[in-house]
Parts: sequence; structure tokens; C-alpha cells
Amino acid sequence: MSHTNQTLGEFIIENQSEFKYSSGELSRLINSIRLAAKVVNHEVNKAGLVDILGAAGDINAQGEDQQKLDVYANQKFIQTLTKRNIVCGIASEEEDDFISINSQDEQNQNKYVVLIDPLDGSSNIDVNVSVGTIFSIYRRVTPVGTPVVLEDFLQKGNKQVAAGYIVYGTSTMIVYTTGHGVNGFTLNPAIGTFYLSHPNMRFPETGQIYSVNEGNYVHFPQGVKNYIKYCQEEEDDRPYTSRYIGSLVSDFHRNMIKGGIYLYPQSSKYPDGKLRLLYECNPMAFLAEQAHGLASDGYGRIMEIEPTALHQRVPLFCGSRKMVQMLEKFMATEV
Ligand code: AHM
Ligand code: MG
Repeated sequence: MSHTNQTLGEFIIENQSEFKYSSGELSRLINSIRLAAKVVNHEVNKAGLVDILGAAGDINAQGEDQQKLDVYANQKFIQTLTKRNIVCGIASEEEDDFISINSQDEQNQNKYVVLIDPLDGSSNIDVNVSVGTIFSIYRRVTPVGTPVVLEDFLQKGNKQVAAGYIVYGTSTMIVYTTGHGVNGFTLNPAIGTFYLSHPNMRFPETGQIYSVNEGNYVHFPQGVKNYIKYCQEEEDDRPYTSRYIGSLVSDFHRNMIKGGIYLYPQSSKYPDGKLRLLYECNPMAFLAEQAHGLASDGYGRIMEIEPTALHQRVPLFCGSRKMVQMLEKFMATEV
């Protein structure tokens, strides 16, 4: 833990020169995510107290299950980024299509697009378990001042300029990277300020936790089944411990601190995996690599996958370097 008492605001200003094309815009962008995070955090925290939650089972006019906080978080992040005129486009798990901002305005010099999962793991809200926000930031590839197009969003993960998550847990944290390591900031709710609490976060090289929904075991590919059996074997430092919250952000966060691997494989239920490449897997992969861990689809780097659709799904295996490498070995022998 750091004892510098540095706030996130101070940290952003101090590290602005690290950005390759520093113009202050990316700093403003991260600042606005910080602001939206505080607003969403406030709402998430009172979920049990007020009737914003739309208790599980409520059905809306369209006949869909209600998850009001999902919608709220989506609106807050989009509003904050749009109103402050910071980005030129946003894609969200909650929106079918991307949103183009000020596309008619030729004066619009905004360079960045944001891809976001506003409230991941939202099935956990009803039961007071941690949820998170995940974000990924790219420079647009088309010229400034023109409307954004799909191509601006369908970029490989290795082109990300920043990525991070907010975990609304026993305490609320923002963890992010701009390609210079990973830093974590904890919210002091009494005064609404994030402090640098986890500087330079790193996955231990190996760990003793595996995180997977084992209820799907029979549907997993043989390589994953074999790896899970390996985790359970009595040998060397094994058996490992199984820990699965069912909230990607929280499972990842714990594994980064303690050492572990997160697995969401392809299965007969989800032939391409469940998690979304652009706003779940890529940002987590960027964080994992910046924290000296790895993120793979079982065969290669997540961040090298060429995206083909906004809501594309891929299998995800990420965490401590040696554990992901071992998983890849098991996958390779089963092809
Ligand atoms: P969501 O975006 O619909 O919330 O789904 C993503 C979540 C992840 O946070 C979590 O790791 C995974 O889905 C859990 O899925 P499952 O319930 O199939 O284990
Ligand atoms: Mg999600």
C-alpha cells in the first residue's frame, strides 16, 4: 500500500506526459470516467435501500427482465462522456449499435472512442455481490471531424491506449493502465476522493486459485477439462483453490492480487465463449499484460484477435503468466 496520499486527480496530471500524443484529452477522458464512477457507485451502494433495483423478476413493458442499475450506469457513463465533449464515439454492451458524438460538427476534434460494459456481472446486484464497470479506449482510425464508423471500434486490443475497470466492492476502486503498468485507486466515500492505494499492481507469476463456472464442466473442450483436473490433482503446489464470484471484474481483481487464473471457455452453450471481445476481454487483457500476467483465447493472445463485430464473443483465459501458459499447453495437446 502506498502512503503518499496521492489522489487520482493528482496522479492523472502528474502522469499526463507519459501519453504518446499528450494533449490533455486522454486525461480529461479518464477524469470523466472517474466522475461517472462516483455517481454510479453512489447508486449501486444504495441499491438495497431504495426501489431503484427493480427487484429480480420485474418485467418491463417490452417483456424483458429489469435490471435498472444496468440502464442507469449506461446512461451515466454515456452522458458524462457526451456532455463534456471528450470522445467522438461510444460503444456499450447495453447498446446494439455504437453512438456517434457530434458527427455533424466539423469543429469536433475529439480523437478517442470508448468501449464500455457499464455494469458487468449485474445478475449479482440483487444479492449484494460486487459488480464492475469495464472500459477500453482507442484513438479513432478515421480522420477527426468526420463521423465515426464501425472501423474505429473494431481495432485489435493491442491498439488500446488505455483500459481499466471500476469494482464496486467492499470498497470501490478504479484500476487502470495507459500502457505504463497498472495502478489502483480506492474511493474514500466520506469525501468522494480516489486515492492511490495499489501502485504498480502485478500478478504473481503463478498462483493457487482457479476461477471457472464448473457447472458447465461437461460442456467444456477436452483441453479445459484436463486443465481443471490438473488444478485438482494432489501434486507439487496443487490442488489449487476454486474461487468463482461470477463477476469478471471481481474475480480478476482478486486473482491479480493473490495469483490465479480466470477461465471462461467455449462450451456447447456458448460456442464462442460468453464474454465480449471489445469491452470485456480486450481491456482485461491489456490490464493483465501490463500487470505481468497473460490473457489468451486458449491458443494465442486475446489482444491479437482481429475483431469482426461490435458484440463479438471469445473464450477468455487470463491471469498469472505460468498458469495461463499451462492452460495453453493443455489446449494445444487436445487439438
Ligand atoms: P454480463 O455482462 O451479462 O454481466 O456477463 C458477464 C459475466 C461476467 O462478469 C462473469 O464472469 C460471467 O458473466 C459469469 O457468467 P456465468 O454466470 O455463466 O458463470
Ligand atoms: Mg458484461
